[in-house]
Amino acid sequence: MPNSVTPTHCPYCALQCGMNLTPQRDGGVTVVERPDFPVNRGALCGKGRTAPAVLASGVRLTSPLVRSGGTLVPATWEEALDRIAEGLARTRTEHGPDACGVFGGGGLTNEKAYSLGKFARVVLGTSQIDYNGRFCMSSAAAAGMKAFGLDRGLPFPLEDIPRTGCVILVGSNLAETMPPSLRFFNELKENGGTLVVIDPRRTKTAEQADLHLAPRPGTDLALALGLLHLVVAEGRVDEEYVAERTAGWEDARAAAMAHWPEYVERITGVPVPQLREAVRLFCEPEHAMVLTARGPEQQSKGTDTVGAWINLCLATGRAGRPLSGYGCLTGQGNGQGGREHGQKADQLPGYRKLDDPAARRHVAEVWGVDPDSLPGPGRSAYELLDALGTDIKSLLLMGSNPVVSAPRAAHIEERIKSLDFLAVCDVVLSETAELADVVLPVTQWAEETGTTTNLEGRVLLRRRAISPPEGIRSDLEVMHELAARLGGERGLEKGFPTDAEEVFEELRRASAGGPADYSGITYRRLAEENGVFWPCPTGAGTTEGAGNTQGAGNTEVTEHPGTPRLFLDRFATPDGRARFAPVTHRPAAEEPDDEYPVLLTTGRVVAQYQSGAQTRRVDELNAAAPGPFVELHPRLAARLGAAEGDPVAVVSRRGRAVAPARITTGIRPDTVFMPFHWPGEGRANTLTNPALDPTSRMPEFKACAVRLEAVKA
Ligand SMILES: Nc1nc2c(c(=O)[nH]1)N[C@H]1C(S)=C(S)[C@@H](COP(=O)(O)OP(=O)(O)OC[C@H]3O[C@@H](n4cnc5c(=O)[nH]c(N)nc54)[C@H](O)[C@@H]3O)O[C@H]1N2
Ligand SMILES: Nc1nc2c(c(=O)[nH]1)N[C@H]1C(S)=C(S)[C@@H](COP(=O)(O)OP(=O)(O)OC[C@H]3O[C@@H](n4cnc5c(=O)[nH]c(N)nc54)[C@H](O)[C@@H]3O)O[C@H]1N2
Ligand code: SF4
Ligand SMILES: [Mo]
Repeated sequence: MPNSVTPTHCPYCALQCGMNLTPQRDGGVTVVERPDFPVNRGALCGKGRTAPAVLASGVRLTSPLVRSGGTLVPATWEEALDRIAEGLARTRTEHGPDACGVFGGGGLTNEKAYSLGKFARVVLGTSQIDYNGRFCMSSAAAAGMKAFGLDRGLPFPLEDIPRTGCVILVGSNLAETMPPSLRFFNELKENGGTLVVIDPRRTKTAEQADLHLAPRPGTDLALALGLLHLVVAEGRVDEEYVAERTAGWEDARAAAMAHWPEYVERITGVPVPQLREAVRLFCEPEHAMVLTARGPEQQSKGTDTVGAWINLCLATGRAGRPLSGYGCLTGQGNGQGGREHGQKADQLPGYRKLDDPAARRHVAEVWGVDPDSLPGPGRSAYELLDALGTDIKSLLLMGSNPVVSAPRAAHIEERIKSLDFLAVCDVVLSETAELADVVLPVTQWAEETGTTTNLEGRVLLRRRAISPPEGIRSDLEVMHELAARLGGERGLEKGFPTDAEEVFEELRRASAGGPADYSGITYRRLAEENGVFWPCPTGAGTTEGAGNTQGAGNTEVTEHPGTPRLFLDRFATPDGRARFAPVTHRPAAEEPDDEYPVLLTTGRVVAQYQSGAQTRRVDELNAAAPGPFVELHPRLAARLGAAEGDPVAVVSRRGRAVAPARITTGIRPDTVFMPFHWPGEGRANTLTNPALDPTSRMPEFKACAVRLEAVKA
């Protein structure tokens, strides 16, 4: 098919930029512009532009590997699949089904995530499945559920941003983490709107802001309460809206009133005049939005923190109205869809709850199993990883690299090494795959079809543009083959089709009637439209399953248009009212003291993605971001006697990491920052604190206490 062009989407972040692929003579593809897709209108960041580099045989896995005499050696697919089935079956026989763990990823397509959740519960019969999305936006998801009765990252399309009056961006560095999205914020400013950025660092994003507040890491909850206090004190509450559309205001109000501005200044380090200015910018225009990302969410109080920001929106009448609202910027390619269809410990497809008897009955019927055979909720991601080698003896890992990305990573690495059996499906030999007993090489984005759901709740079709190299199979094929081997006489593989559209058809039925209803979405529609926003029930809106409408004679079935904007009439709570969260400030799980006097926060740089497993294999990206660093203020550097580029040791109660100093006045003098993309000596997660949020079970990646030491060259 020379010169043919395949429209598809980037393999990396939650923006899911549209791109066109053109196949090359050598079997590869090049990325070309796709201006018709409204989210990025052709623009791509360097990661998306260079994504084809990871398709090359020099950097990717090309054969299954099995451990033999301590090293990983090439093996046939039959041998590798048999070994995995044996490993999991032995664990199940010797220790019971819950000794088999499954760990997934928010980068997996909806079809893979759905199948993985089903595989765990139906084939392995284990409750022990969770995924890396728990490390990502779970606190915002929990807060959104509590407040609105539904969790969808953004309740409106990005194209609404330029037409609102003010956006408060809390702990998002989207100029580096979603560069093409910056356009919407520039247009906002061109239209006379304002941007407030809240980040302990003066990031590329903060440089664009009309107002930048730089709080101490881990204090966003107090900051939001302080702003709400001022909203009340200055008479800016939208009383009519609060009375009509919300519940719980009195308690939330009382909690905010205990956080007077000078007290909040003391906790956060943000001067009172800046608090007042933020309130003015947010309240004066007719419309305004608050968007959060990992800064306020990756805290051991992330759920309460996001709840406090939602309170601010509710008190000022800025949720469930056009051009106003609260949203969370999800992170991974399928960060949204990956959290809806059952790879989460407590969840069934369609964002149903595993402990809800009606949900169990519905999904069990779609799966053709007895509802009582479905296990209950399991452990959250960190707790699951922490149980490896003790309660959990074998692990199947698909789409994550926890040796680099999990908190307290040296401990988690030890836990992984203590497993009886580890199987990893990946496209490259990640640091975690290096520890496996069996590694399976799987197909990548450009080589397979599937759907993802971007940060707006827009379901998209990724299309296969080229054939995978010989010897590579898809994650769906892997699950099919393992189901065949582990199911014995039961013929379980029939429930694990290898064709993505077939899986999607089942997902439609399983999600029908659930909160994240995909039943009205088809591959045909996705191919014709620029995505469809969920919820999108079938025309009839029944829970019967969309497949049944086929062959319905002349009956005309109207298509549901999808739901770009949520909550305009009512919230998804039983009484239709949004709930205030009665939250109060509390400190980070680990505050600085004499021994560990500095705060460490962590995050990202534009040219590397996550654990770096993929992007560290791309020359152009490595040239731009070759390795880890410690960002610190000149005052801190002087005290340490460190010059630009000198190695600095960062020591926490978990361990010690060493990386070159990067000195800048753009960070608070009491805080250091490290990106987490690298393994080895400069691994940021050697230091991080796995203190968990009590509701979301999110670890505190964004704040822990450290001390700095000069390193003799
Ligand atoms: N280049 C690149 N892009 C990515 C990714 C990547 O790895 N690389 N990953 C994708 C994924 S999965 C995600 S989740 C998103 C994440 O996207 P972002 O949330 O934008 O990324 P982070 O860098 O983790 O954190 C954002 C900012 O939070 C600030 N911060 C740190 N501590 C605090 C705090 O206590 N309060 C506040 N308010 N801010 C704080 C940091 O200084 C940082 O600038 O990016 C996606 N896009
Ligand atoms: N200190 C610190 N740590 C953090 C964060 C932070 O801000 N600070 N952020 C956290 C966040 S938000 C996230 S999302 C996590 C992410 O961290 P990880 O979960 O480690 O994410 P990735 O590095 O994207 O790992 C994905 C792995 O799956 C592989 N892969 C990609 N596509 C597929 C596929 O289709 N199938 C299969 N089988 N494999 C595939 C990739 O090659 C890679 O090895 O890190 C968390 N860790
Ligand atoms: S912004 Fe995200 S989706 Fe867009 S090209 Fe970059 S990594 Fe890909
Ligand atoms: Mo993430």
